[in-house]
Amino acid sequence: MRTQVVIIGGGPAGLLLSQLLHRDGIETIVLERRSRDHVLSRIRAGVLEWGTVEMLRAAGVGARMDREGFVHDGTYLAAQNRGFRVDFKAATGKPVMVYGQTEVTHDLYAARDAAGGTIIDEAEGVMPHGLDGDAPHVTYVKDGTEHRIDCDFVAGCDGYHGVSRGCIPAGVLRAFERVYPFGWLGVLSETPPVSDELIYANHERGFALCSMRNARLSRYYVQVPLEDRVEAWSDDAFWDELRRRIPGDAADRLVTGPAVEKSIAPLRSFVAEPMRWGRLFLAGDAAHIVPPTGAKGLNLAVGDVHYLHTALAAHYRDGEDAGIETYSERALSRVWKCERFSWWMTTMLHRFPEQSTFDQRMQEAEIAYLETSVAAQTAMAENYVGLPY
Ligand code: RFL
Ligand code: PHB
Repeated sequence: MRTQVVIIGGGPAGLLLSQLLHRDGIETIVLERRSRDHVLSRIRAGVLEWGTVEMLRAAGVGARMDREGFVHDGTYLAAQNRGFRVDFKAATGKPVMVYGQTEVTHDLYAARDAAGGTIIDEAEGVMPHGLDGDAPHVTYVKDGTEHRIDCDFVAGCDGYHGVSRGCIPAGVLRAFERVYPFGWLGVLSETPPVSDELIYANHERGFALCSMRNARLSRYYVQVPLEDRVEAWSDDAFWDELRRRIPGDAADRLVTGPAVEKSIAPLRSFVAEPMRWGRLFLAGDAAHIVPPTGAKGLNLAVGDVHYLHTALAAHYRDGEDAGIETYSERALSRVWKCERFSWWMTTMLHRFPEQSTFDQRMQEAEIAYLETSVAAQTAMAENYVGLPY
């Protein structure tokens, strides 16, 4: 088999890249390790930057998002059960879109299928070869048979645990990492959301977040110690803990119900440099991880795909390789700014095990400054709705 670009990973980064390249007339094959049902059942991100919204529209997959998604002009922040609002629209002229990653992935699969795109799922042992030469190829096993795809480029969109990043030689690859000493216990419940906009809450018992998927589906999180087991958290214990951490009026309004999904996710900041090695490009979680506090993970993946698809389009259309040569530098410049924002939101809102009384006062001052300063709110809003590409 031969194609122009082999894309490893059928998550949002890989599928969107495949869809955009298809619209540029460039052929791709997507190799995905898991089954489609598995990929489509993962509950993950919920908030789209406005640049992500525009990219999805440009890719021809924005119609259902525009019908069913919720445009939010701002968000609530809270400290010690008292909330205030940051108005993104007033500060930046832009809102965000609340539309689940599960739905984005669903729409992308539908678009790739409708266009006759090749997505090979349950591809085992995927391995790129010859990435530092002119003629790379990728091997994989499907139903017990080994296959080979020759190509011009390989896009590593295979997430944090994928195979692509490890293909960059150890002497070239540099990794930067911070692991946080807590996780998020998340619950999805078929209940109306407690608030018209998200609530990010700092509390002495730990962080809490009230989010949503639609008018009947809510998503809530509470900060928990890393050692906690999800089985030890009953639904009642979760709701009690959430109620304690959010503003009183929200706690009074909260409608509870059985959890339809419950899981604990650790928090990590991670960046791998460079994001290109020879004919391999890394995009999305394969190259970087952010803690979920700033809602940046999916959006960063979309940003990388923007740089990568414009670089590949210029290569095939005009024989122009500046975009390929500068891909890593351009993508990383935006990645680091989003890493900073996610780290800042995380540090401001969580309770750290070693937090001193001084650290505590710093956190309180940071939040008080944000509550009262238009400049501080504008800086937060500019990052939350998404920095320009
Ligand atoms: P994905 O989604 O992990 O997809 C990678 C795909 O590659 C496949 N794969 C392989 N395929 C072939 N061969 C191999 N060897 C392979 N190894 C892996 C995997 O099966 C998978 O299908 O990465 P991608 O596309 O880069 O997308 C990144 C986003 O999924 C991620 O950043 C976000 O979900 C992060 N995130 C959030 N991002 C936001 O923008 N806003 C949010 O509100 C938000 N909330 C969250 C989040 C992530 C969370 N968790 C669980 C980590 C909330 C949570 C709780
Ligand atoms: C979510 O709805 O899952 C969500 C929203 C905002 C975040 C993280 C997760 O910052």
